[in-house]
This record gives sequence, structure tokens and C-alpha cells, in this order.
Amino acid sequence: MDELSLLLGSLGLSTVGSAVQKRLAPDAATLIGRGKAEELREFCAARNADHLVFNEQLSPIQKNNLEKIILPSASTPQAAASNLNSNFKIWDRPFVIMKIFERRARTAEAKLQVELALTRYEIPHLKGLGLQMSRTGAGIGTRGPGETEFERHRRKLERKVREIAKKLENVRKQRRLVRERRKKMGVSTVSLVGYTNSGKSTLLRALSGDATIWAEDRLFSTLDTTVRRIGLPGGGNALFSDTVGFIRQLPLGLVAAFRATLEEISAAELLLLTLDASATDVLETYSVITKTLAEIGCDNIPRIVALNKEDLITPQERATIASCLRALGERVVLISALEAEGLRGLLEMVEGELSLQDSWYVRC
Ligand SMILES: Nc1nc2c(ncn2[C@@H]2O[C@H](COP(=O)(O)OP(=O)(O)OP(=O)(O)O)[C@@H](O)[C@H]2O)c(=O)[nH]1
Ligand SMILES: [Mg+2]
Repeated sequence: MDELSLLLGSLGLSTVGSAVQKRLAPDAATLIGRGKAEELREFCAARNADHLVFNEQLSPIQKNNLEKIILPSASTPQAAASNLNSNFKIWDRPFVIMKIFERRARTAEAKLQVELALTRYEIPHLKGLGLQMSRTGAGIGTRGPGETEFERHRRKLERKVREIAKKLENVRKQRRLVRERRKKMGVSTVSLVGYTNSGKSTLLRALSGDATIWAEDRLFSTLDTTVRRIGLPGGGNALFSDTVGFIRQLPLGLVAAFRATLEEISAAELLLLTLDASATDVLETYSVITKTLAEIGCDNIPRIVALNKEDLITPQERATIASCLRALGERVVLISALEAEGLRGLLEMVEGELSLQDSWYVRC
């Protein structure tokens, strides 16, 4: 819930209250149950809230039912009587994350990917609107009687999805060509992966000495891939790539839309899994990353865990977290990207791993 508040803060929204519902099982129609939804309507009205945000994914049916119960224009007299803002909105966690991505997207590619995810998200949610949208009559230029406003809108969105997907397919082809060229040149790629705000961009900035690489204390500051050639202690070099961070329940729509970006990870010879050692839930973020890597088919790529922000924790804490991760079979190196501590040890480990892979290839 704290993370949800942070996510909302990224959109300029402050949290005025929060509530938790305990149930044996989620309610198929409303997720939280009708009674709780009615209670939340009063809760929001009392706090003069503009949004009710669920830290879960709502199905289109659940969202539609909740809107019927809660929104001021809704049919129930209680809802109409509640003094909720007329612009009141109900959002779910995937939508919040997509909105942040939309706000952060800078390049044409990132913008296209976000647009694809948002449009795909919108289509199933249109169904609920179908009843509210009026039927258009038959006539010249329409598809004949029976076509509803919502069907026309849906077809328009589906066309948009096809167009964006085609453009992104070209991006993927271009990327594939670049990767093949790099492979032919024998350059290895090391991909930085990790939770959002764990320090990936700060690390690439420290390794490359390139101050133009953007790093800041906010969620999802990086949405694109940045690649830099980094010299290794033994004289070789490798390409290090920084990309979009992960988060709990990263919306599947975004994972699918960001395929071109995420494929950069799957093409890497080595992953540098960056963890924020100062986060209270560092081991939980570790399991979110390993789970996401498995989901995108990258869990069998060799990896090194860079336990970052070591400057913010005590030696005792460092030892505890590192030994937990080693017990899980990880190779761990402690670093501070901000203070450029431990970077040589990290590069030596990277070089050792890459040369192992080379000799393996040679032996085969
Ligand atoms: N104290 C300390 N802060 C760090 C360290 N590394 C990064 N930070 C800070 O952590 C914040 C996030 O850093 P980024 O490099 O932008 O993190 P990221 O993983 O690229 O984040 P996204 O692009 O959002 O996924 C920034 O405020 C950095 O200054 C570190 O070693 N020590
Ligand atoms: Mg970043």
C-alpha cells in the first residue's frame, strides 16, 4: 500500500486515506463485496477524494459494477445522494502504472509501447460502457441497424492496436539486426535488470562516466534502453545496457507492449541484477525480479547480483542480506553506484563470467 501511495505521488496525487478488505475469496462481481463498496463510497465522500484506487487488478466487470455502486451519476439513490466529486474515478493498479509510463515516455518507441498497452487495456473495459452508449440508427455511412456507438469505438481501437503493433514490429526487426551485428563482432552484452529505483541508471552512469545518463529518485525514470561500452579490468570490453525497471504486478499488458525493450534483456550474455540493499523489503524485490525474469523467459541467463546502496546500511545488514542471497545460489557483489564503491570488484566478476562463457563456446 505504501508503494501504491508512491506510485500515485508520481502522478501528483496524494493519498487521503486507505482501507483494507479481508475476505476468504475475492468477490467475482465487485472484488471487495457490495457492502464494502458502499462503505467506501461514504469513506471517499467524507475525505473529499477524487479517486478510489485499488491495489489490485479489477476485471472489466468488477470495475463496471463498482462504478454502478459508487459513482454519483449511478442509478442507486444512495450513490446519487453521496456528495462525491462529479469527476470521481475508479482506477486499479495496472492503470496507475500505465499512467506513469505514459507520463514518462519520451522517445517515439516508448510512447508507442505505452499507447499500445493503454489501448489494449481500454478495449475490454468498453463492454461495460456498451449499455450506456446510445444506439445509432441505420443510414448512409453507418454499418446498418444494430451497430452501437461502443461497437464502432471498439473497432476503431482494434484498428489502432493493429497499426501500433505493426510499427513496433519494425522496431523489433531493427533491434534484432543491431544485436546480430554485435554478436558477429563478438561483443558481449550485460543487461542491468532490477526493481524500479534500485540504481541501474546510476550504476551505468558511474561505470561509463557519462553524466548525461538520467538517474533520479522516482519510480520508472527509465523507460528506454541505453547502451554503453565499458572497459573491463583485463583489457576487454562489453556493452552494458540499462532499461525499464520491474515492479510487483507489472501489468501483463505493459510486459507485452514493451516486448521490443525487454528482448534486449533476453539477448544478453549476462544479467546484472541490481538490488536496493537499503529497501526494507529487499528480499521480496529480489523474488519479484526473479519471477519477472522467469515470465519473460530470461531466468536461465547467467547472472550476478549487485547489492547496491551499501552506503545506506550497516556492515551487519550487508552480511545478512548477502548471505541470504548466496544461500539461494546467487553470486553477490556489494556496491554503491552513487559513491562508485566496489565497481572494480563488480567488473572483475563480470569479466570472469564472460570469459568462462567464451571458453565454453570454444570448447564446444
Ligand atoms: N545512497 C545511494 N543512493 C543511490 C545509489 N544508487 C542509486 N541511488 C539513488 O537511487 C535513486 C534511483 O536511482 P536510479 O539510478 O534512477 O534508479 P533506476 O534503477 O535506474 O530506476 P528506474 O529507472 O526508475 O527503474 C537516485 O536518487 C539515485 O541517486 C547508491 O549506491 N547509494
Ligand atoms: Mg533508470
